[in-house]
Amino acid sequence: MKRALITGITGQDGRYLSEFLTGKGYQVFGMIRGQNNPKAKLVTDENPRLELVEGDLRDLGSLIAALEQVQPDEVYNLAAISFVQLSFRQPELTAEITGLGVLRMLEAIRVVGGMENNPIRFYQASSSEMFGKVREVPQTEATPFHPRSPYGVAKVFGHDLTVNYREAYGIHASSGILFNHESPRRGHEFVTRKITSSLARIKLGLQESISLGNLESRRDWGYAGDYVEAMWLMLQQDEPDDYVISTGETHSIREFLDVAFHLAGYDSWEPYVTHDTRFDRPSEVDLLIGSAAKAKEKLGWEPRVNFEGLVKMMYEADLEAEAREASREQ
Ligand code: NAP
Ligand code: F7E
Repeated sequence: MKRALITGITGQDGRYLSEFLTGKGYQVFGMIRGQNNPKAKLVTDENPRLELVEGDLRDLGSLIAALEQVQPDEVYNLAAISFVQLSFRQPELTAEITGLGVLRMLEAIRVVGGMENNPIRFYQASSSEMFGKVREVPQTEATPFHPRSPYGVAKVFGHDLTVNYREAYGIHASSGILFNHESPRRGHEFVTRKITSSLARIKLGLQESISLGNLESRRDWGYAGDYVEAMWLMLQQDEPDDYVISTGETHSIREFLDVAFHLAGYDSWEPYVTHDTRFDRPSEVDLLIGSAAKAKEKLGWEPRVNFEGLVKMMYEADLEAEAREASREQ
């Protein structure tokens, strides 16, 4: 039975990946931080075969201890400060966790696994935010980076370091450059989930409007459940490498609103959406659209859920959850 360690187990991707790997027959360990983390119950209720180990990306000793305890075949490093807007307010913490955290995990693997032909396979959660002010359209593995946020800068550091540890120490370290991926498990701070959960509440008469920032930026949005399979496929290859994972379609926030409000039976979203400058960013990523041609050719990976299917899945899940919550409160 293969053994996998996932950091960021309480996040959106950690939850999907743990279920995916358990389904493949892995023994899965999730790294959990903090004292009495309330999300521990959520993830073990969801996946009763998941085991938890303590650790924090800010603490090298805790990472070494986790690796020694788990003895993993594969490590998926998903933990991060992942909210771009927060990274502008807390840039040092973002660099510490999203950037230096990768260094600490790679060092832990180097120390625990030995220098040459390290048997532990490593996955780094890199991001399309690294492309930032995009140098070409669509973005590929060869597109130069121009990050536009402290988060993007920290991810470039983690990505470059992953490549360096692969080249310097022969570690089987791969980097997935994933474009935005969403789901009913997406955090409420991200724009897609903020829209679908607010819309569900508007539909149920529990809320009147949604305050948003920039509606013009465009994202290549896929489904998280599809994307975790690509992470696993990368670690099954003989050679480690970097792969863009995306749908190849781009949509603005306005288009997301169009599809979501139409699904909910509204002619227009405009009466329900207000602009709040608090959600604007000091520098923005205007356009993201990825080419996953390499992943298709080498990994045989393709997304299954399209944009409309994703919006529908998220809205319907939020409508059901909000209705359940409202009836419980009555
Ligand atoms: P997420 O929902 O925000 O989850 C982040 C995870 O990181 C949480 O489990 C959190 O644990 C953990 N974490 C934060 N600080 C930590 C620390 N100091 N030590 C250990 N764990 C810590 O993120 P996600 O959407 O699942 O994304 C997973 C990864 O992919 C992230 O690295 C993200 O930057 C990257 N990524 C995401 C996307 C996307 O569209 N979702 C696209 C490209 C790349 P707590 O519960 O304890 O806070
Ligand atoms: O913003 C605009 C905002 O926060 C998307 C992370 O998973 O994907 C994610 O980062 C766009 C931006 O995601 C609101 O200005 C407008 O242009 O949902 P988001 P993100 O910044 O693209 C990448 C690939 C990651 O790696 C990250 O970890 O939507 N926007 N109004 C808004 N965004 C938010 N959050 N809230 C608003 O009210």
